[in-house]
Amino acid sequence: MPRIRKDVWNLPADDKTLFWYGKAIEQLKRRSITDITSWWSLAAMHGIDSQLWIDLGYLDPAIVLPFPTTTSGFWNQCQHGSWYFLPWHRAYLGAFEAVLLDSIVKQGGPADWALPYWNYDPTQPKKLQFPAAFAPELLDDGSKNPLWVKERYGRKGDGVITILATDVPVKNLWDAPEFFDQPGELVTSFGGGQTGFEHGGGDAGQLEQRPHGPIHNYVGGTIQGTDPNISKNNGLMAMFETAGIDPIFWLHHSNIDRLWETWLSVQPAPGAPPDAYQNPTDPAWLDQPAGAFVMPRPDGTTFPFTARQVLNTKDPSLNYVYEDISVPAGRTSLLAARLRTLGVAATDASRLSESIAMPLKITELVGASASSVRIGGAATDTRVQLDTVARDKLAATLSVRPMIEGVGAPKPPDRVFLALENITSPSDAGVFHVYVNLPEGADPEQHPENLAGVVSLFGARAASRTDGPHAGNGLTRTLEITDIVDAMHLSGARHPASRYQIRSANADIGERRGRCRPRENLPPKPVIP
Ligand SMILES: [Cu+2]
Repeated sequence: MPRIRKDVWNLPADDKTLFWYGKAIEQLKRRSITDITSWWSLAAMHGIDSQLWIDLGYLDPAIVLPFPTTTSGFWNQCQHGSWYFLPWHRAYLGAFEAVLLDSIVKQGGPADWALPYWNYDPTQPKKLQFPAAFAPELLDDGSKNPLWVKERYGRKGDGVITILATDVPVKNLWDAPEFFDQPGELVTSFGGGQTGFEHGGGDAGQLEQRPHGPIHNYVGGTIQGTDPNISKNNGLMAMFETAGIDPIFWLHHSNIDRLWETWLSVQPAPGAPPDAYQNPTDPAWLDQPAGAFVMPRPDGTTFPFTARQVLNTKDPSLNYVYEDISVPAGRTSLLAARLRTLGVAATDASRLSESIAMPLKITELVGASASSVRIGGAATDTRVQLDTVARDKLAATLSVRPMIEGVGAPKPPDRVFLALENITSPSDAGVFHVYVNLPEGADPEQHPENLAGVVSLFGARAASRTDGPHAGNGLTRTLEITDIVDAMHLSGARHPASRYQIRSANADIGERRGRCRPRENLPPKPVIP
């Protein structure tokens, strides 16, 4: 029987899952960083910056480290901005869980212990709350809470962790039937762009962009009133190099891994391509980079693995299932949403949307901003120059009558994406809210209908390094704005998506010196029918 990873918010009051998690953490923390089964080495596999760890008090400067801390190898392996994001993190969590389970069993705990998950489901306000057991510094008996770390500063930098439903959208995940995008394509897929080994790439899939990134940032945050570009001012969760030290990191990634299983369970529309909601079958994903990914075993030995070996969570090497992988309520296809806007009954809408074959993906650039955009602490406004031919073509798909031209099924509108390309920043600790076509002078908070989405800078530091594998190309973030553009079209606006605003979500904690600039050669992009 596979072990069951459970929802942390559903654990009964007398449940011991977190008690044993704490016991294992205490034991692993007592091991030296030179032991690959220690808490410290496990965290360093995701990322380590030795000076930062020394500054934060997590590393004794006298210790001679067994692995380099400035290059990728056994440490600094974490895969981001890549189609390896999901399989690498699954193997990482699996190895971590095995080491913990070994410790738990040796301490007399249950052999079916499994890592729980934090399901920040946007439709369930209670579950958006930070798991209560992780919050207090001390336990009832006055002893130190092993699930607590001090460096969690939250969205305003005052230690209060608040997650809003708009921070953790999941609907975009069910609207992304492709697992990956080809190199050079704009990333609109679930799992990321096709890349090689990527510690800090820019091609994050939808799941990694949201909800993954914002959770890192809104838990970690930056100490109120301090400069986020100085790393030690940021919370552990807000940086690659420290995230794995925080016990909540593992429950966050357990949920990310669970959402992968959920995505695989989505029923594709009839006529969808055969690979819709399926893992890649490309050997470049399944079998590469052979030997480059290495994980520890509880006995201190290591093993290499590839994505192919972690596809089935019930496989004895992983041996777990999730308590619940159902698709959250409120999933609406774009077509159904559009038909509803036009006043078509929901039942008709769902019946009609089921009859739609998914068309082939063709991308086309509708417009681009003329120069780079500097993002600071306050709101930044910018305009997108639209190509008139492409704009009119798009407008024509928006104006298609739902009730069929003559014969058959209604046609969904072309999908429109806003791409923020080459976002560079010296800090990972930043979140921006992007609005499209806000009325002049309007308060964005009053216009959630114009919110294109949340952009997290988690990973921006590694992706901005000019000595990195991508010469500092930075992150690319893709927000679907079909609904906004469609609504504008219905209301008669002439120039859809001609203006967008980027607004720092926490302007009160110092300037984020991020920039976002267009690529040198803009590939043909943004619209996907
Ligand atoms: Cu992460």
